[in-house]
Amino acid sequence: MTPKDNQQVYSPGLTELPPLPLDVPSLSEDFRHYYTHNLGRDKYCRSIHYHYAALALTVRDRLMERWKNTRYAYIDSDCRHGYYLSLEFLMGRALGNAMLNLGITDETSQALFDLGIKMEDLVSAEIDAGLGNGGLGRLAACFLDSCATLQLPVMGYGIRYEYGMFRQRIVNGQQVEEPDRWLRDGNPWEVARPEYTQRVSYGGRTEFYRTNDGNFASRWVEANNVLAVPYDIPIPGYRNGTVNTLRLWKAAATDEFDLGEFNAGSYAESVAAKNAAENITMVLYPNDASENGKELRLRQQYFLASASLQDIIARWNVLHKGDFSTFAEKNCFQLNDTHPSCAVPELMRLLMDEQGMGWDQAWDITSRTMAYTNHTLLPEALEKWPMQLFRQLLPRILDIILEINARFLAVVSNRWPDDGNRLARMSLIEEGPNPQVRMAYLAIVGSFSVNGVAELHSQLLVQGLFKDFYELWPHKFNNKTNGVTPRRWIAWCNEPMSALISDTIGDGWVADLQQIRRIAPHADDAGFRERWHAVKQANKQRLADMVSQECGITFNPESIFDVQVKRIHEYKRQLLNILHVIHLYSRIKRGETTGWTNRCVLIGGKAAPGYYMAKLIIKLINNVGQVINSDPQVGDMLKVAFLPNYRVTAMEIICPGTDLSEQISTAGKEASGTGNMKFMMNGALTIGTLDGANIEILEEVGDDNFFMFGLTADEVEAMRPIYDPAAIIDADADLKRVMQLLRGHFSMFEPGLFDPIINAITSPHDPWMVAADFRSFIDAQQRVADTYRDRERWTRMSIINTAHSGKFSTDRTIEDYNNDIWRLEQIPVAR
Ligand code: 26V
Repeated sequence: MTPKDNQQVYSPGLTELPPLPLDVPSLSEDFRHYYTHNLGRDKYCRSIHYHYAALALTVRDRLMERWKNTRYAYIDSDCRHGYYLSLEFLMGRALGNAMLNLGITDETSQALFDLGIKMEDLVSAEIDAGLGNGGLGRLAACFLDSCATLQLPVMGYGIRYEYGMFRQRIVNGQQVEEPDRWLRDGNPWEVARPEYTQRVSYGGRTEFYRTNDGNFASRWVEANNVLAVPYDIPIPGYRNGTVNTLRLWKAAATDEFDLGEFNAGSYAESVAAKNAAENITMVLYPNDASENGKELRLRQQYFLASASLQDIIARWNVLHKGDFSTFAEKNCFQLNDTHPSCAVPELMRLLMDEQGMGWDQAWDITSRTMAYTNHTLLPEALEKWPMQLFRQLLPRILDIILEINARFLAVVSNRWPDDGNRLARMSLIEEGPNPQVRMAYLAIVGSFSVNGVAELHSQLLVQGLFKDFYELWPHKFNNKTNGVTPRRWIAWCNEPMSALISDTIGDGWVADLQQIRRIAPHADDAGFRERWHAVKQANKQRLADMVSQECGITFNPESIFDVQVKRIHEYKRQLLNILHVIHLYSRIKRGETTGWTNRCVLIGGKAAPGYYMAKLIIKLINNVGQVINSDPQVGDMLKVAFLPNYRVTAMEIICPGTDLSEQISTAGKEASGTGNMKFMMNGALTIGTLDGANIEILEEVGDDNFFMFGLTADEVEAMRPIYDPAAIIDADADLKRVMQLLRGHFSMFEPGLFDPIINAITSPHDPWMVAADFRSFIDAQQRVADTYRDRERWTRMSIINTAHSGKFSTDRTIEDYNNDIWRLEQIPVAR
C-alpha cells in the first residue's frame, strides 16, 4: 500500500518545469479546469465548497514550484536547519494568506469577478485549521510566516489532529462544545508523503546486550509500533520565492495489524488495537489551563518528538552517510514549551541505540542542539508526568531521563556540596508517594538556551521558577519578546487601513514593520486623521455586522467598541471587565450619566471543558448581557455581547474594528499576550496592567497613549499576605453596589448561581486579586470614556499606536531568535 522510497526514477523533464504564470487569464483557466475536470462539478452544483476547493488548488499549484525550489536551495547549500517542534499550530485559513504572499489577490479577484463570482465568498468558505488552544499555537503559526519571509531554513513539526479545537456554541448562556471535524471535506493545503513514514514505539522493556566489539549496549524490545505518516503544508514567504514546510504527523496502525494478528481468534481485538494506534492523533487537548496527566497526551508528545527526530536523522543520513560529526553545527531544535521535551531523551536514544554512539558524544550533540521556550508561570500548567506512567509507556526513555538526572545531580552536588535541599529542588524527579518527572527541568538541562516570551516574564522566570538553574547556568537564560505577523494581522485583515498606510508611506512596511513609524507625523494632519477615522468606522461597521449576525445584538459604530477576546481564565480577569460593565449599568439605573460615552462591550473566548469557574464566567457574561441589552432605559448607552466560537478568523474581523483593547490580567501572570499586539497594530488603544508585553507596548507608545492601571507584579506579591477584599469592598461604594447586583440581579431564576464567583472575589486568598484593581480600573475606564469623546485626540492616539507597533512584528522576534539562538543563514531561492 505505502509507496516505498526505493524505485526513484530521475527525470528532469518531469520535475524541472517553468513556473506557472500569475496573470488573470491563467488563474481563470486553471480555476475552470479544477472546477470542471478535476472536481467534476457542473452548473447544477449549489455548494460554494467546490468553488473554494477549485481556487485553493489553483493557488496551491503556484506554490509548488517555489516549494520545490526552496527544498533544492536548502539541500544544495548544505545549510544549518532550524526545527520548530510544537504540539500546536493555530494556522486559521490558508487561502487568503497564500494569495497575499504570492501577490495575486487582485488578479484572482478579477479572474473570479469575470466569472460572476465574489472572491470573498470563496475565502469565507474555508474552515479554520484550529490545531491549537490559543497564544502558544498562534505564535507558532506567526513564526512560520516570518521564517519563510526572512528566507530562513526552518521547518515546523506538529500533529495532524483529526479534530482541532472544539467549536463553541452558547446555549442558554452556557458553553457547549462540539467536535471540530475540520478535515471532513478534505484539505487542499496538505500533501501526504507516505514515502517518509516513520515508526514510533510504546511499551515493552529495555534489554542490555553485548555488541560485536564486546561493549554493552541497550535496546528497546517487545514494543508496540505505530506508524507516523507525514502530511506537508506549504508556508509561503512574503513575495520572495521561498516556501517552507510544516510537517504534520498522523498516526496509523502498522501493517502487522492487517496481516499476522488478524487470525480468527483475535480479529475483534486486533481491530480495537488498530483503533488505539490511530487514536493517538485523533484530538487536540483543549486544555491550556492545567496539566491533566492523561496517558494519551503523553503518547501524543512522544509521537511528535520521535517521528520528527527520526525523520530529521533519516534525511541527515541520506546526505551525510552516517557521519554525525557536524550534526550539532547543522541542526537546531526549538521546543515550544515543554510539550515536545521528550525530544531530549529521544534524541539521546536515537543517537545511542540506533546510531551506535556513546553517552558523551550523544549528550554533546543533544545539549548543543536543543533550545526551550517557556510560555507560562502558572504552576498548575507546568507539566509533570508520573514516573510510573513513563515506565510502562516509554521504558527506554525513562532509563535515559534517570541517567540524565544522575549525571546532572552530580554536577549540582559538585557545585554546591552538602546542599541536599537544593538537590531535591533541582532533581528532574519530584520525590513523593508518586514520583513525577518534571518536564521543564528536563528541557532546561537538555538545552543550551532557555527563553521567556516578554521582558517581565523572562525576569520573573529567573527570579522564581528557574532560579536555581539560573544560578547554575546564567548564560542559558534569555528573553525573546513575542510578536505577530503583520501580513495576516494588518495587510490581510485590514485592507482599508493598509491602503491608507501604503498611500502615505509606500508599501515597504509589510516586510519591514519598523517603517510604519513614518505614519506618526501624519497624526498631526487633520486630513489624514479624517481618513484614518473613516477607515476605523468602516471596520467597526463590519464588526457590528458580525456581532448582529452571531449574537443578534446591535452595536452602534458611534459608540466606543471595547473588546476582550482570549481564552477564558481567571488570571485574565474577564471578571474585572464584567464588574466594570455592571458598574456602568448601575450608573445608568441611578441616572448618574453626566459626561457619558456610549459603549459596546464585546467578550469572546473558549473555556477549557473541565474548567468550572471559566464556564461560570461565560454564563455570567451572558446573563449580564441579557439584562442590560433588554433594558429600554439603557438603550444605546451600553451593549454587552458574548461572541461564540472565538477563533483566528473571528479575530481578523474583530481587531480592525476595535477601539479599546482589554489586557487586564493580574500583573505577573500573563507571560506575554499577543492579542494585545494585533489590536495595537490595528489602531486600538490599550487599557492594561503592567503585565507581559503590555509593558513593552507602553514603552513604545508612551503613557499618554496607553490607559495603564492596577498593581505592579511586585505590588501584587507584597499585597498577598495582607489582602483584604472585604475591606476594599466596604470602602468603595461603587464596588459595594456592584457586588450587591451580582448577588441576585443577574440570576433571578437561579438564586445563588453566581455564589462561587462572589466567594472567589471576596476571598482573601483570591490569587487574581480582582477587588484590588477594581478602583484603579474604573478610573482608567473613565479616562478612556473622556478621551473618546474628543475624537481628534483619540484618532491621534490611534495613529500613534499603529505607528509605534514595529517592534511587535514576528519578523523582529525571529531575527532575535536567529541572532541569539539559531544562527541560520538566509537562503535565497531561485525564481
Ligand atoms: C498547556 C497545556 C497543559 C496540558 C494540556 C494541554 C496544554 C496546552 C497548552 C498549554 C500551554 C499554555 C501556555 C500558553 O498558551 N501560554 C501563552 O503563550 C503565549 C505565547 O507565548 C503568550 O502570549 C501568553 O501570554 C501565554 O499565556
